[in-house]
Amino acid sequence: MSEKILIVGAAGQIGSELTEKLRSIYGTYNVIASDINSNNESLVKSGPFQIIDAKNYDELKNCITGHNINTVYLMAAMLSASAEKNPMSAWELNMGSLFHVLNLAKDGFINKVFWPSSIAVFGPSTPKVNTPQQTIMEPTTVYGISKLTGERWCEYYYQKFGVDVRSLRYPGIISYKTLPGGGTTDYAIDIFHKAISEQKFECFLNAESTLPMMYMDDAIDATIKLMQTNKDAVSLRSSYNLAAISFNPEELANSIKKYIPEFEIQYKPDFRQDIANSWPNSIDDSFARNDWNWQYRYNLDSITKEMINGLKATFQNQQPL
Ligand code: VAH
Repeated sequence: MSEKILIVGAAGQIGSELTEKLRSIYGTYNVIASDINSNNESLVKSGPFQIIDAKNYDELKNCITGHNINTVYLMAAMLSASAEKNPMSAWELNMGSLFHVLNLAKDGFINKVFWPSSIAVFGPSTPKVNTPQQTIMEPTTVYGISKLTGERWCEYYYQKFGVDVRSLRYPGIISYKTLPGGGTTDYAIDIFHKAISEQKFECFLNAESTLPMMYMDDAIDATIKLMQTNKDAVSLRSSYNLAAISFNPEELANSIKKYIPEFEIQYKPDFRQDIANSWPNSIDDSFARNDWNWQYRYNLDSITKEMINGLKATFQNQQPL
């Protein structure tokens, strides 16, 4: 059956680049982008677009039946820092949208579902170095609690109803095409914008906050690779650990200084330091490597070059490095 895809939350950081990549593979008119509003003009103009509130079951169902959708990427969510400020709204969005999509799949309206989890499912009691796929998981953030709960429901709907739902525990994701949006790891995006525009940055985490990170292209490749994997090879229906590299703000600043020597960083930790402290330093993604041959491509230096060149071209009309 040919793929007819709906991306819910397509205007978000991952959703916008996932839309572009899926359209390059399956054809523009086989990928419907949707979000809560039409503010993202470039997305709306790039191909089929529909306003959908991910919390609204009827809007989701009408779009899925009206366009004969068979695959849904549910990318709508409120991220960690924003969720701490709006706990109930975050729970309603992150969980309500998941239940709608899982139930539509259970009732035969959708064949395959992708739902993003996060390293936020781990907490302070989780082993921090090379965090295993199965381990202690006591998240202390609203976002992490919602993602851990969601993983349990994904596995339940697979085991009880045969729903083909697949998921990845994304690390912090770095890209230049969308502005940072309420994530604790988003310092690693904002730092590049400020390095190019002001040559200085005030970081809301301390210098030693080592976190698992990944370039957007790696995250998109992993997502599509998992969704294209034969269902019998998908051994985990909660969510796969996914890793690339780990670094802290000081290491990232030193990488930027290789290309922008005058760049200066100051550290002014805020409430997001507690969130970062509760997450792992590094992740063991051997299940993803063994089940569907996962392998990242971008290291700290290549991410730094991609980000600086991308931002210069996109926002600064400046010559690349
Ligand atoms: C956040 N970028 O910071 C997200 C991510 C691992 C963190 O889930 O909330």
